[in-house]
Amino acid sequence: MTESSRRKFLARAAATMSAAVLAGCDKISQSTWGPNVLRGAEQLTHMVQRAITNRHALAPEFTKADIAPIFRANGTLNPDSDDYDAHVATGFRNWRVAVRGLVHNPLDLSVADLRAMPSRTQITRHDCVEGWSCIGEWTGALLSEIIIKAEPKRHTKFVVFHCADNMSNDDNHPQFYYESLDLIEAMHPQTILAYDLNGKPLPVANGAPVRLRAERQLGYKMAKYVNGIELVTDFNHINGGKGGYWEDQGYNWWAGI
Ligand SMILES: Nc1nc2c(c(=O)[nH]1)N[C@H]1C(S)=C(S)[C@@H](COP(=O)(O)O)O[C@H]1N2
Ligand SMILES: [Mo]
Repeated sequence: MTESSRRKFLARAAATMSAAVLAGCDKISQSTWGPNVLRGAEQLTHMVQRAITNRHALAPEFTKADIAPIFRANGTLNPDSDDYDAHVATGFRNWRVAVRGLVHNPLDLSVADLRAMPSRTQITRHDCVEGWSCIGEWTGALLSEIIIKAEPKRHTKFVVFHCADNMSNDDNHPQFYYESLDLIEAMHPQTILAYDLNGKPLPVANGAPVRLRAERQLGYKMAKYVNGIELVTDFNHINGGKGGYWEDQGYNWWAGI
Protein backbone atom coordinates (compact mmCIF):
# COMPACT_ATOMS: atom_id res chain seq x y z
CA MET A 1 0.00 0.00 0.00
CA THR A 2 1.18 3.51 -0.68
CA GLU A 3 1.31 5.92 2.24
CA SER A 4 -1.80 7.76 1.09
CA SER A 5 -3.87 4.64 0.42
CA ARG A 6 -2.78 3.30 3.78
CA ARG A 7 -3.95 6.48 5.46
CA LYS A 8 -7.29 6.32 3.63
CA PHE A 9 -7.70 2.70 4.67
CA LEU A 10 -6.99 3.58 8.27
CA ALA A 11 -9.41 6.48 8.20
CA ARG A 12 -12.11 4.21 6.80
CA ALA A 13 -11.36 1.50 9.34
CA ALA A 14 -11.54 3.99 12.16
CA ALA A 15 -14.79 5.48 10.80
CA THR A 16 -16.34 2.02 10.56
CA MET A 17 -15.38 1.24 14.12
CA SER A 18 -16.88 4.50 15.35
CA ALA A 19 -20.03 3.99 13.28
CA ALA A 20 -20.46 0.50 14.71
CA VAL A 21 -20.20 1.92 18.19
CA LEU A 22 -22.59 4.80 17.45
CA ALA A 23 -25.20 2.52 15.87
CA GLY A 24 -26.02 1.08 19.27
CA CYS A 25 -25.69 4.41 21.00
CA ASP A 26 -29.24 5.10 22.15
CA LYS A 27 -29.84 1.72 23.70
CA ILE A 28 -26.47 1.33 25.33
CA SER A 29 -26.36 4.80 26.81
CA GLN A 30 -29.56 4.14 28.74
CA SER A 31 -27.83 1.60 30.93
CA THR A 32 -25.35 2.72 33.54
CA TRP A 33 -22.36 0.92 32.06
CA GLY A 34 -22.99 2.29 28.54
CA PRO A 35 -21.15 5.59 28.72
CA ASN A 36 -18.02 3.88 29.99
CA VAL A 37 -18.14 1.34 27.19
CA LEU A 38 -18.55 4.14 24.64
CA ARG A 39 -15.70 6.12 26.10
CA GLY A 40 -13.60 2.96 26.13
CA ALA A 41 -14.33 2.35 22.45
CA GLU A 42 -13.39 5.87 21.47
CA GLN A 43 -10.19 5.58 23.43
CA LEU A 44 -9.52 2.32 21.61
CA THR A 45 -9.97 3.99 18.19
CA HIS A 46 -7.50 6.63 19.26
CA MET A 47 -5.03 4.08 20.60
CA VAL A 48 -5.26 1.83 17.54
CA GLN A 49 -4.72 4.74 15.20
CA ARG A 50 -1.80 5.92 17.27
CA ALA A 51 -0.24 2.49 17.19
CA ILE A 52 -0.50 2.01 13.42
CA THR A 53 0.10 5.52 12.09
CA ASN A 54 3.26 7.51 12.47
CA ARG A 55 2.35 10.44 14.62
CA HIS A 56 5.34 12.36 13.36
CA ALA A 57 4.38 12.03 9.69
CA LEU A 58 3.63 15.20 7.76
CA ALA A 59 0.26 15.88 6.11
CA PRO A 60 0.53 16.09 2.30
CA GLU A 61 1.41 19.53 0.94
CA PHE A 62 0.45 20.88 -2.48
CA THR A 63 1.64 23.45 -5.03
CA LYS A 64 0.48 27.00 -5.78
CA ALA A 65 -1.34 25.63 -8.85
CA ASP A 66 -3.58 23.52 -6.57
CA ILE A 67 -4.84 26.47 -4.50
CA ALA A 68 -8.60 27.03 -4.77
CA PRO A 69 -9.44 30.57 -6.03
CA ILE A 70 -11.72 31.11 -3.04
CA PHE A 71 -11.30 29.17 0.16
CA ARG A 72 -14.72 27.94 1.13
CA ALA A 73 -15.92 29.07 4.56
CA ASN A 74 -18.07 27.03 6.93
CA GLY A 75 -19.58 27.16 10.42
CA THR A 76 -19.49 30.66 11.86
CA LEU A 77 -18.85 33.16 9.05
CA ASN A 78 -18.78 36.19 11.34
CA PRO A 79 -18.97 36.17 15.17
CA ASP A 80 -21.13 39.30 14.79
CA SER A 81 -20.85 40.52 18.40
CA ASP A 82 -20.29 44.15 19.46
CA ASP A 83 -16.94 43.09 20.84
CA TYR A 84 -15.83 41.38 17.64
CA ASP A 85 -17.12 44.24 15.47
CA ALA A 86 -14.96 46.64 17.52
CA HIS A 87 -11.92 44.48 16.77
CA VAL A 88 -12.75 44.52 13.06
CA ALA A 89 -13.09 48.31 13.18
CA THR A 90 -9.63 48.71 14.77
CA GLY A 91 -7.92 46.24 12.47
CA PHE A 92 -7.56 43.69 15.33
CA ARG A 93 -4.90 45.92 16.95
CA ASN A 94 -6.23 45.08 20.43
CA TRP A 95 -6.87 41.37 19.79
CA ARG A 96 -5.01 39.14 22.25
CA VAL A 97 -4.51 35.40 22.43
CA ALA A 98 -4.33 34.67 26.16
CA VAL A 99 -2.20 31.61 26.95
CA ARG A 100 -3.23 30.22 30.34
CA GLY A 101 -3.72 27.05 32.35
CA LEU A 102 -0.75 24.84 33.21
CA VAL A 103 1.94 27.34 32.28
CA HIS A 104 4.70 29.01 34.27
CA ASN A 105 4.68 31.99 31.92
CA PRO A 106 1.18 33.20 30.90
CA LEU A 107 1.18 35.12 27.60
CA ASP A 108 -1.05 37.71 25.96
CA LEU A 109 -0.09 37.65 22.31
CA SER A 110 -1.14 40.34 19.84
CA VAL A 111 -1.29 39.59 16.12
CA ALA A 112 1.96 41.56 15.78
CA ASP A 113 3.56 39.33 18.46
CA LEU A 114 2.44 36.25 16.52
CA ARG A 115 3.81 37.68 13.26
CA ALA A 116 7.20 38.21 14.96
CA MET A 117 7.44 34.54 16.01
CA PRO A 118 8.96 31.65 14.01
CA SER A 119 6.45 30.83 11.29
CA ARG A 120 5.56 28.27 8.66
CA THR A 121 3.77 28.52 5.31
CA GLN A 122 2.01 25.41 4.02
CA ILE A 123 -0.34 24.54 1.17
CA THR A 124 -2.69 21.89 2.51
CA ARG A 125 -6.09 20.33 1.96
CA HIS A 126 -8.85 21.03 4.44
CA ASP A 127 -11.32 18.16 4.84
CA CYS A 128 -14.71 18.91 6.37
CA VAL A 129 -16.86 16.02 7.65
CA GLU A 130 -19.77 17.53 5.74
CA GLY A 131 -18.14 16.17 2.59
CA TRP A 132 -16.08 18.91 0.98
CA SER A 133 -12.37 19.71 0.73
CA CYS A 134 -10.45 22.84 -0.19
CA ILE A 135 -6.76 23.61 -0.76
CA GLY A 136 -5.26 26.81 0.61
CA GLU A 137 -1.95 28.32 1.66
CA TRP A 138 -1.67 29.13 5.34
CA THR A 139 0.98 31.13 7.16
CA GLY A 140 1.19 31.29 10.92
CA ALA A 141 3.21 31.08 14.10
CA LEU A 142 4.35 27.59 15.10
CA LEU A 143 2.15 26.49 17.98
CA SER A 144 5.12 24.56 19.40
CA GLU A 145 7.00 27.86 19.83
CA ILE A 146 4.06 29.43 21.65
CA ILE A 147 3.77 26.44 23.99
CA ILE A 148 7.50 26.41 24.72
CA LYS A 149 7.45 30.16 25.36
CA ALA A 150 4.65 29.67 27.88
CA GLU A 151 6.72 27.05 29.75
CA PRO A 152 4.20 24.24 30.17
CA LYS A 153 3.96 22.49 33.51
CA ARG A 154 4.86 18.83 33.69
CA HIS A 155 1.35 17.38 33.72
CA THR A 156 0.09 19.11 30.58
CA LYS A 157 -1.67 16.65 28.26
CA PHE A 158 -3.99 18.71 26.08
CA VAL A 159 -4.17 22.16 24.55
CA VAL A 160 -7.60 23.82 24.40
CA PHE A 161 -8.45 26.61 21.94
CA HIS A 162 -11.09 29.17 22.93
CA CYS A 163 -12.92 31.14 20.24
CA ALA A 164 -14.81 34.42 20.05
CA ASP A 165 -17.98 33.12 18.35
CA ASN A 166 -20.98 32.37 20.53
CA MET A 167 -22.78 29.24 19.29
CA SER A 168 -25.77 29.68 21.61
CA ASN A 169 -28.85 31.78 20.76
CA ASP A 170 -29.06 32.86 24.39
CA ASP A 171 -26.80 35.85 25.05
CA ASN A 172 -27.11 35.29 28.80
CA HIS A 173 -25.63 31.81 28.49
CA PRO A 174 -22.99 32.09 25.79
CA GLN A 175 -21.39 28.89 24.54
CA PHE A 176 -18.23 29.79 22.71
CA TYR A 177 -16.79 27.47 20.08
CA TYR A 178 -13.79 25.60 21.43
CA GLU A 179 -11.55 22.73 20.43
CA SER A 180 -8.61 20.74 21.76
CA LEU A 181 -5.58 18.75 20.62
CA ASP A 182 -3.30 16.41 22.51
CA LEU A 183 0.23 17.63 23.10
CA ILE A 184 1.65 15.54 20.22
CA GLU A 185 -0.67 17.17 17.63
CA ALA A 186 -0.14 20.57 19.24
CA MET A 187 3.66 20.30 18.96
CA HIS A 188 3.57 18.93 15.38
CA PRO A 189 5.57 21.07 12.89
CA GLN A 190 2.48 21.69 10.69
CA THR A 191 0.35 22.92 13.60
CA ILE A 192 0.22 26.71 13.41
CA LEU A 193 -1.82 29.67 14.58
CA ALA A 194 -2.50 31.04 11.11
CA TYR A 195 -2.88 34.76 10.40
CA ASP A 196 -2.56 34.68 6.58
CA LEU A 197 -4.54 32.77 3.95
CA ASN A 198 -3.10 32.76 0.43
CA GLY A 199 -0.64 35.50 1.35
CA LYS A 200 -3.21 37.94 2.77
CA PRO A 201 -4.56 38.52 6.29
CA LEU A 202 -7.31 36.00 7.10
CA PRO A 203 -10.76 37.07 5.96
CA VAL A 204 -13.39 37.29 8.71
CA ALA A 205 -15.21 34.26 7.25
CA ASN A 206 -12.09 32.11 7.68
CA GLY A 207 -11.38 33.10 11.28
CA ALA A 208 -9.74 36.55 11.43
CA PRO A 209 -7.42 37.47 12.95
CA VAL A 210 -6.08 34.01 13.96
CA ARG A 211 -7.20 30.43 13.53
CA LEU A 212 -5.71 27.05 14.22
CA ARG A 213 -4.36 24.86 11.42
CA ALA A 214 -3.64 21.28 12.52
CA GLU A 215 -3.15 19.70 9.13
CA ARG A 216 -3.60 16.05 10.08
CA GLN A 217 -7.02 16.68 11.58
CA LEU A 218 -10.56 17.12 10.26
CA GLY A 219 -11.98 20.60 9.69
CA TYR A 220 -13.90 20.99 12.92
CA LYS A 221 -10.63 20.88 14.89
CA MET A 222 -9.37 24.04 13.16
CA ALA A 223 -10.70 26.62 15.60
CA LYS A 224 -11.32 30.07 14.10
CA TYR A 225 -11.35 33.45 15.95
CA VAL A 226 -8.94 32.11 18.60
CA ASN A 227 -8.60 34.38 21.63
CA GLY A 228 -7.46 31.88 24.22
CA ILE A 229 -5.20 28.85 24.57
CA GLU A 230 -5.44 26.76 27.73
CA LEU A 231 -3.05 23.97 28.73
CA VAL A 232 -4.80 21.26 30.75
CA THR A 233 -4.53 17.64 31.95
CA ASP A 234 -8.13 16.95 30.93
CA PHE A 235 -11.16 18.92 29.73
CA ASN A 236 -13.86 17.66 32.10
CA HIS A 237 -14.27 21.18 33.50
CA ILE A 238 -14.90 22.83 30.12
CA ASN A 239 -18.50 23.06 28.81
CA GLY A 240 -19.82 19.58 27.97
CA GLY A 241 -16.50 18.02 29.00
CA LYS A 242 -15.81 16.32 25.64
CA GLY A 243 -13.03 18.63 24.47
CA GLY A 244 -14.82 20.61 21.76
CA TYR A 245 -18.07 22.22 20.67
CA TRP A 246 -18.86 19.48 18.13
CA GLU A 247 -17.53 16.77 20.43
CA ASP A 248 -20.09 17.92 23.00
CA GLN A 249 -22.75 17.27 20.30
CA GLY A 250 -21.42 13.74 19.70
CA TYR A 251 -18.53 14.05 17.22
CA ASN A 252 -15.42 11.97 17.91
CA TRP A 253 -12.73 13.78 19.85
CA TRP A 254 -10.08 11.99 17.78
CA ALA A 255 -10.30 13.52 14.31
CA GLY A 256 -7.00 12.39 12.80
CA ILE A 257 -6.90 11.78 9.03
N1 LIG B 1 -14.68 29.30 15.93
C1 LIG B 1 -15.10 28.40 15.02
N2 LIG B 1 -14.19 27.60 14.46
C2 LIG B 1 -14.57 26.68 13.53
C3 LIG B 1 -15.93 26.52 13.17
C4 LIG B 1 -16.87 27.39 13.77
O1 LIG B 1 -18.08 27.35 13.50
N3 LIG B 1 -16.42 28.32 14.69
N4 LIG B 1 -16.28 25.56 12.23
C5 LIG B 1 -15.33 24.46 12.00
C6 LIG B 1 -15.60 23.66 10.81
S1 LIG B 1 -16.77 22.46 10.91
C7 LIG B 1 -14.84 23.78 9.66
S2 LIG B 1 -15.06 22.77 8.33
C8 LIG B 1 -13.84 24.86 9.56
C9 LIG B 1 -14.17 25.76 8.39
O2 LIG B 1 -13.14 26.67 8.20
P1 LIG B 1 -13.31 27.73 7.02
O3 LIG B 1 -14.50 28.59 7.35
O4 LIG B 1 -12.04 28.49 6.94
O5 LIG B 1 -13.59 26.91 5.78
O6 LIG B 1 -13.73 25.66 10.71
C10 LIG B 1 -13.90 24.98 11.92
N5 LIG B 1 -13.62 25.90 12.99
MO1 LIG C 1 -16.42 21.06 9.11
